[in-house]
Amino acid sequence: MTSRREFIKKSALASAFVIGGMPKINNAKEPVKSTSRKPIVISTWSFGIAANDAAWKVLSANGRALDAVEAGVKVPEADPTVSSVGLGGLPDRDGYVTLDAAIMDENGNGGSVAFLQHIVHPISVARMVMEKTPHVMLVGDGALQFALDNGFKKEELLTPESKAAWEKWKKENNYNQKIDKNNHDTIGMVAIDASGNLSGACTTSGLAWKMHGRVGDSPILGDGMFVDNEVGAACSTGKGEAVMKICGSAIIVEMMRNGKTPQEACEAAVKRIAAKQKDYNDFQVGFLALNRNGDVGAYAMQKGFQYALAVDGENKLYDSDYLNK
Ligand code: SD4
Repeated sequence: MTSRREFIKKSALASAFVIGGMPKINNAKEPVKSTSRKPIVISTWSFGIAANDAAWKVLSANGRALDAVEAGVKVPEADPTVSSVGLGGLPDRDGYVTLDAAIMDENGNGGSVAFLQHIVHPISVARMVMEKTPHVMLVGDGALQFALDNGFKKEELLTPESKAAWEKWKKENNYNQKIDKNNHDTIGMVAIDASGNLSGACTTSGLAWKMHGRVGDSPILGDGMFVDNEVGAACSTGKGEAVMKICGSAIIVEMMRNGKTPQEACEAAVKRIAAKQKDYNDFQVGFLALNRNGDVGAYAMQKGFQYALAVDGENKLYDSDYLNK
């Protein structure tokens, strides 16, 4: 039960947050290690600020973390200027925009879609797979058919800008797929609500110029995102192949279960990748984690990973610490 005092405090924080409009972006040097407050939402990259804003509206009204993360990641999915998620996402090397997304709730339920085309909000299709089918994952044409049967509209996701970028890439790269340090920018988001329940969402157009049919870490429960309400939640961004080889988000949650802080667990996951994958110098990977106590962690392979953290009505962008100094 929320006490009246807490309720007034929460409402005041909520209005300060919303009335203030777009929160000030304030790059902090150090990652925030402990907040010990609820609700909290944390998400990847600078577009996480706008996504957190939408999630916070749900959380600050005592909403469910699941509704918050879905509402949050739908913001970059619908934004044509975000070239790595949903509408306007960069296509594969054959010019097709193919989307991957996953969602998990506080009861350990999960849903996902992969290699899905023509749907602006794959995260909502993933949620529907979780809630309306006996399955966890639908892919390709089957996922599209399921979405259309459930009222989603078929749309062109390749914008004039992303088409032009693909044509330029084709000319300059001779159809050669190379994953470099700048090929990333999935949105991963994890949140804890005022009742102390956790949820997570992850959605992406995947690596730009990938092979047709390639699926990354984002839609695989335990790779791009994982939630265990008894322990915490984690999500990833960057080269999906590197994350999948260590089951990144699941091992972070397991490390937290065994006593590591979210920060220690994110660092251990990045170090494990570096220890096992000789080319770690050449790609980016970033992890975020949140435990039940409201402690958060962030760590990346390379410089440049940023994340947005909203807590106590403040939503700020932080520079993550990283391994490869
Ligand atoms: C993937 N993790 O598909 C994603 C890449 C990313 O934009 O961060 N993408 O491997």
